[in-house]
Amino acid sequence: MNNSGTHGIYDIEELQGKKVLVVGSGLSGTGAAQVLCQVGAEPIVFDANDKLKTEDVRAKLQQGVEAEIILGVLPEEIARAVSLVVLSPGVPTDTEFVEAFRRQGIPVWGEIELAYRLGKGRVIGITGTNGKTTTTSLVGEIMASWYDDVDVVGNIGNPYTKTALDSTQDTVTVAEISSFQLETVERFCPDVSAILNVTPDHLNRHHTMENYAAAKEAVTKNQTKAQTCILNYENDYTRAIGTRCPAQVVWFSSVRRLEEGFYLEGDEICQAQDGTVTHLIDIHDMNLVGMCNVENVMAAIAIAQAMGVPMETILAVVRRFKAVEHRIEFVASKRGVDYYNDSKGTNPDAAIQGIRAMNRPTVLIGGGYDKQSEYDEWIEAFDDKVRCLVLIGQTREKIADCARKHGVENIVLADSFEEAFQVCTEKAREGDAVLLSPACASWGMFPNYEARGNLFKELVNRLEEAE
Ligand code: UMA
Repeated sequence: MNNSGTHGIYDIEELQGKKVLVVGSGLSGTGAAQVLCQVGAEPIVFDANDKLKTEDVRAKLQQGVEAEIILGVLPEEIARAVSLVVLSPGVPTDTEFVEAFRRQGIPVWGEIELAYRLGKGRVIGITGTNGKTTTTSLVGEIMASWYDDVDVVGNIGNPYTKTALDSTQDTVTVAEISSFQLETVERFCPDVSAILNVTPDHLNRHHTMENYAAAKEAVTKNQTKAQTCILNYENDYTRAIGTRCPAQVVWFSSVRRLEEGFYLEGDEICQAQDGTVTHLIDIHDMNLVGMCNVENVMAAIAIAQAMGVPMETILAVVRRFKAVEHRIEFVASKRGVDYYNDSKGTNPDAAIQGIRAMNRPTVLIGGGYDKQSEYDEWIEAFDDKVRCLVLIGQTREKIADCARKHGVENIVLADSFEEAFQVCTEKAREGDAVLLSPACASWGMFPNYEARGNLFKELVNRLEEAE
């Protein structure tokens, strides 16, 4: 196989015949196993979940992918026989399991690092606590309207390893990268990176905000001044990153006029560049709503410009682009009540955007998996709009206590998602909104936020039949 021009550094030949431990058998693990097979390595897929069945994991691997599958506990002798470990993003990196490989000098990469090293062409890496999926989708559409060969990959749900080997020098890869994925990058170096914002999330995994912000910062750590990093001027963490960023920094701000960069003035997104100000677009000419989306659009414009796309092409896509699924997504109006699916509101900061976007009394479904978040700011953002707070999942008591502390009294604890939805239909009055914006991950009740949002939409759509 010819690997000339890959982001390289690690010859594909070096992987041939080598045993590589792939940890996790989800999207990332199956993608990694496939690409490793294609380059002649011998992947061993290990998943700590002993309730999985070997035949189910094998069925998830594409045809022709030969891999040993181990479930439950990894035998010592296998751990000692591998030359490389590829972790799925859901695997914590600070455990004895991972440390033991590092002590033995065995490289530990994430699936992103593996894909990057095997891939070719230009790469855009987008991270941030909130807005990554919208920005990545928008940038993907802008790129596709100007370049012929574009892959949109990463945390958005399409593993980077699926497309890496097919990429060429002309490929543009638009990658949404989570903090989990950034913990295990080594040489990953996007041509254009973006950190949209850093606000509290995933603290059960990263423990402190400093660790979390440091993980995000890794998206730019290998860049040089020949490359670009897009940063939010209005976030303390990203502003600090800008002072030490090795790339050329382009700022955006939704709050103030910048000397250089992209900013909102009145209803106009503007660009100040070399002493000239250009008015780019009126925010009412876009389909996206909310200040968070204005920031996402500014970041997307900055990324696309750094990638050499003409401004008129960029703005044409921005004008027609619609909100991504599960992000303050209007579902339907039933019996005078509007239903909104913001299942992607998986942390308090994202859910603040969700409730802020509502302009009338709202019955709100919150709660889910406990990421050790604090809910005070989210509840303060209710602004007397929440007619009833319906809580589910592991965090329901914690949120209920916090809500009572802030004077919210109409709280219902539900034992299942269906029960929560039923309560919403009973509590909502004509002219109200029902919003699923839980401020928590779905894990524990659902495999992912998409499944939670899809069930919500299904229940809304079923309402019609009951009429
Ligand atoms: N597992 C182990 N050991 C562990 C932990 C997990 O063996 O210590 C196993 C589990 O039993 C399971 C498998 O690993 O079988 C799952 O791996 P995973 O959790 O990494 O999930 P993937 O299916 O590989 O999906 C991952 C991302 N998931 C997470 O980061 C948790 C997906 O992001 C991403 O779309 C996908 O890779 C493709 O790149 C989802 C997500 O929730 C959307 N991301 C978080 C977020 O956006 O907030 C970060």
